[in-house]
Amino acid sequence: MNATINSTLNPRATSSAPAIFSCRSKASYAAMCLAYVAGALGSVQSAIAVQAVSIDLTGVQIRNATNQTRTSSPNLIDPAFQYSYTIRNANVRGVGGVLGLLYPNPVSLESVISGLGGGAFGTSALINNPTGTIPTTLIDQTLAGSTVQLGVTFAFSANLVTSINAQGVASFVVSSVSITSSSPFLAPGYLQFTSGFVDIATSCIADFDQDGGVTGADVGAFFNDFQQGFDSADVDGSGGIDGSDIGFFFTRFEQGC
Ligand SMILES: [Ca+2]
Ligand SMILES: [Ca+2]
Repeated sequence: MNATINSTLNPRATSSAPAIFSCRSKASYAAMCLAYVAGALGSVQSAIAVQAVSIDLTGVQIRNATNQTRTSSPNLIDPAFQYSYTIRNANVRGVGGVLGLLYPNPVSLESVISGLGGGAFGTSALINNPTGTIPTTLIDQTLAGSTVQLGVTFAFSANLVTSINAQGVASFVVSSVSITSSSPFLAPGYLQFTSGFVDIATSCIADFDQDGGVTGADVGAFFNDFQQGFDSADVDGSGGIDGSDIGFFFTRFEQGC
């Protein structure tokens, strides 16, 4: 997934497509829909095992031409069809140059990104992993922005990638960092995390309403988003919302996650 920091990372927050499915209006889906709803109500599960790892961001720099990597090692996370992703308690400070003047004390990453003209920065997302296997890339986003501070035009961009390797080690990589200042007398400086974690946890596509259990209510929640054309209904990760997503959802539902 590629995204600028201007876009939200929460797929359930976006919607614009017209309704394209209804249990009532599409006969070809109706029988399957009703059969699964009936089955769903008779096979309620109440507990979902969640596995989680954290990546400590303390000390990571966002600095010109400086790639940085942190991992969850030695902690591992299993393959899953869905993961939750959260950047928690992420604070940075500026070191040297313009950034050191602007942010001498720790402030939240979101406020720094916003202050540098990067717009709103999403810190959590549910990410579908349609193959259910690892390695997989969870987040691949480019932060970019520019602003005029202290009379100096200041531009930055950086690529942030969060992924899980074949062994189950989660990693956070900062690369392709460019921070420039229009002033020959005032260096841009860099940012350094003073605290923060990337939290990654296995999540359950079938628990569509995220209440911790797989029940018939999840079927209704899925079809609601499907009818609304929400991105969250693209559970097979095809980029579109169609009958394949229904099949994929119910396969996961039958499997319990
Ligand atoms: Ca549920
Ligand atoms: Ca799809």
